[in-house]
Amino acid sequence: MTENDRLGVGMVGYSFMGAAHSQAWRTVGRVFDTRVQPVMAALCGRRADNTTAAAERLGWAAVETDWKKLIERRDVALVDICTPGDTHPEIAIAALEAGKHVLCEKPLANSVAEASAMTDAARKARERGVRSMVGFNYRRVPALALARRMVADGRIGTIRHVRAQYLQDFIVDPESPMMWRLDRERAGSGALGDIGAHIVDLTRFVTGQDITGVSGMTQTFVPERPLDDGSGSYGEVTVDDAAAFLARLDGGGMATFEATRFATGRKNAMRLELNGSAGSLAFDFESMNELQFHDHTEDDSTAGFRRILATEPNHPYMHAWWPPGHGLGYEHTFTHQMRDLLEAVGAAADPEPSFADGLAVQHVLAAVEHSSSNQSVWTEVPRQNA
Ligand code: SOE
Repeated sequence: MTENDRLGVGMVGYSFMGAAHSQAWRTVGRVFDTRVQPVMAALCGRRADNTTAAAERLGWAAVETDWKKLIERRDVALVDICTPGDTHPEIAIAALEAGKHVLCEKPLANSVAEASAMTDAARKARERGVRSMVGFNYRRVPALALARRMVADGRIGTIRHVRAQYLQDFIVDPESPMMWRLDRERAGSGALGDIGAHIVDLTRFVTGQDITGVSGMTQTFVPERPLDDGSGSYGEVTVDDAAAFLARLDGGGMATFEATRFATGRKNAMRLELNGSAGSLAFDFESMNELQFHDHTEDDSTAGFRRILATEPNHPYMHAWWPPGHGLGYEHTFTHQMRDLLEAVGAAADPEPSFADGLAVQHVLAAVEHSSSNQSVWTEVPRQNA
């Protein structure tokens, strides 16, 4: 292996997403035979003691406490951004301008203006061979990558309906404390941007279609929550707890979306159902190794939904893992994400989803918010030249 086959990675942030990304960086080169192998060069966080402990636990060779220093490091060729949304634009744009490849967690930014600036920076950097990608990890669930392939192969015909839901219940308790995800300044929006962004991206990914307009509503059920500083005081929740919207697809189909953190009993129920002229596909992340398929061209005396176990070597990503029938979990989606990114960098190709894809999602989120604050008025989603 030469120096050219190694890619030094510097990561900013080390909580939930940082841990998931670290696991993937540790694993990807041992499972997939990627042309380029990652080196976990340095981890960046604000506090030296916490960051050092995290680096040891997660497998990073060095520590920085200033992301500008991380970007300057000669052993860092790719910057992986796992921090809250309010920090994405500054870090990503600086890294791209410094000639570093960038992987940025979703949603790409907290506003369309920020996501546009990041996309412009990515476009300019691309001319210098610098790659960028936004981290919509669920594209790498084998069953969903298979769904996309089946749609592209015409297995369900013309898409009439998309029914997309992302249901969680982790803040149902009104005494569950404030956190950055409930603060508009830091997170941009609530369930809408955090989990709604995933189902918007997946709809675009699986159908290959864009969303052209929406009508939506958002709701905050618990407007104040205890601060976690032990003061006994409460802080204002400035984001939505739930969002729902109708949408039109550019292929003529209609879609419904629901994103909520208040669906009691639903833990990470990210569901997608597509109904086409020739059949249907259905997925639920709580059974992530399965894809339901109904072939409507079959004799109706025996037709019906059947379960495909997306665990076989000819399913996306599966050849590298276990013998047939042995399933995967949440963490593997990140390993697959890193694999696709490394392959793209190695082949001097553009990884997907691009920042332009992240911007397209941001336009939809902004349109839903606009609609919601104007009595659910129908709101067109601006088209972009990707
Ligand atoms: C929120 O609870 C969250 O952690 C999201 O931020 C992730 O993107 C999603 O995959 C799981 O849920």
